Amino acid sequence: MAERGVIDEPPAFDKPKVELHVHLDGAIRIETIMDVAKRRGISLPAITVEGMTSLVTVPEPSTLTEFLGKFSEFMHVIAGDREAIKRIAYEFVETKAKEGVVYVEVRYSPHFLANSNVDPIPWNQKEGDVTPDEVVNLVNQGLKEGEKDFKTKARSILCCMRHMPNWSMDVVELCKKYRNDGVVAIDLAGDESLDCTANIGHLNAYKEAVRSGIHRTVHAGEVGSPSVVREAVEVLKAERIGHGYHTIEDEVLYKQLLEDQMHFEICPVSSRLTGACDPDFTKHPLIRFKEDNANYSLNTDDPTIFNSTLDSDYQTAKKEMGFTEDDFKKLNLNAAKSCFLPEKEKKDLLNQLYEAYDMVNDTSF
Ligand code: PRH
Ligand code: ZN
Repeated sequence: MAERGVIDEPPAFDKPKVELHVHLDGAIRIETIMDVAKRRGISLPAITVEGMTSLVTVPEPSTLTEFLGKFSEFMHVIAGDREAIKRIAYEFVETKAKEGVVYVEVRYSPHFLANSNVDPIPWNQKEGDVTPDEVVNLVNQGLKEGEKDFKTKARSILCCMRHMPNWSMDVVELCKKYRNDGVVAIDLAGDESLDCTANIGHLNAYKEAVRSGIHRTVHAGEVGSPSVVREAVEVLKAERIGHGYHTIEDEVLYKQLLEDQMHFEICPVSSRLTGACDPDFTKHPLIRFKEDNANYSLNTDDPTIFNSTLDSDYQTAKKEMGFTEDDFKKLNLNAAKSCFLPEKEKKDLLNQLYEAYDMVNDTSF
C-alpha cells in the first residue's frame, strides 16, 4: 500500500474521481493540528509530526471503538477555534484537488467542533461562543474558498452521532437552514457496536429529514449486523449506506438492496483497520459487490487516522481485488449518479466524467 505522501508509483486511477464518504475531522493535516496547538498555547503529547502521526494513526487492524478514540488526541485543538475550523475545510479541498477529486461530499458533526450551545461541551473544552450553527457557517466558508481556489466542488453532510441522540434534532435543523448553502444531507455516524437500535432522537431527526426533503445516509453494517442496515433503510429511510459490508450476511436483504440499487459507500483501507472486515482483502465483501454489479463508491473515510490517501484505497482495490480501469470508471459514474447534488448539477457532473473517460458516445455503462 502506498504510504501517505510517498509517491513511489503512478496512481491506480489517474482520472477525475468522486468521493462521497470522508470525514472532515478525520482528514485534518497533522501539521495543521500542530500549528494551531502552538498558536493557541495547547500542549500536545508529541512535538514532531512523526510523533503526532504515530499517536493519531491506526497502523494495524484494530476495533471501531479504539479507532474512534483517536479523535480525542486532537479534536480539542481545532474545536471552538474559528480560524482553525475554516482552515481545515479550506485545506481539505486543496488535498482533494491534488488527489484528482472533482466532486466531494465531506461530513462532520457540527457539535464536535463547537464549544457553545452544545450539551455536553465536547473534548473537555471550556465553554466559549462557537455554536454548532457557526461551525457550519465557518466550514461552508472554508469549502467555498477552497472550491474557488482549487476547482474541486465540495458539499457537506452533517452527522448525528449514535451516542448523542439529543443533538440530532439540531443537526436536521442545520441541514434545513443551510440546504441552499453547501449542506446536502444528514448522516448518522459513530459507534454502532455500542448501540444497535435507533434511538428516538435519531428517529425523529430522520423523520423530519424525510418530511422536509433532506437527503439521508447512515453508517450501518460497518461492524454491526445486517439488522442495522435493515433499520437504516426501513426505519431511517436511508438513501445511501455508509460501509454496509455486513449486508451480505443477510441474503434476502442484500438481494433487495441490489434490486433497489442502493448505494454503498465503501472504504477499503478503513474497513481493514477498524476491524470491520477480514484483513485478508481476498475475502472482502467488495469483491461480492463487484461481482453482483452493486452500486458503490470508493472512499477514504478518515485519511489522517488511517495514514492513507484516496489512491491508497484505489491501489488496494486494484492490487488486492483485481479492479480494472473500467471498474474504476464505472464506480465513479455510480458515485456521481448517487450523489446528493440537485439533478441539474448531477447531470453536469456526470457529463464531466463521461467526457474525461472518453465515453461521450458510450452507452455500455
Ligand atoms: N464509522 C463510524 N463513525 C465514524 C467513522 C467510521 O466510518 N469515521 C469517523 N466517524 C465518526 C467520528 O467520531 C467523527 O468525529 C464523526 O464521525 C464525525 O465526523
Ligand atoms: Zn465514516
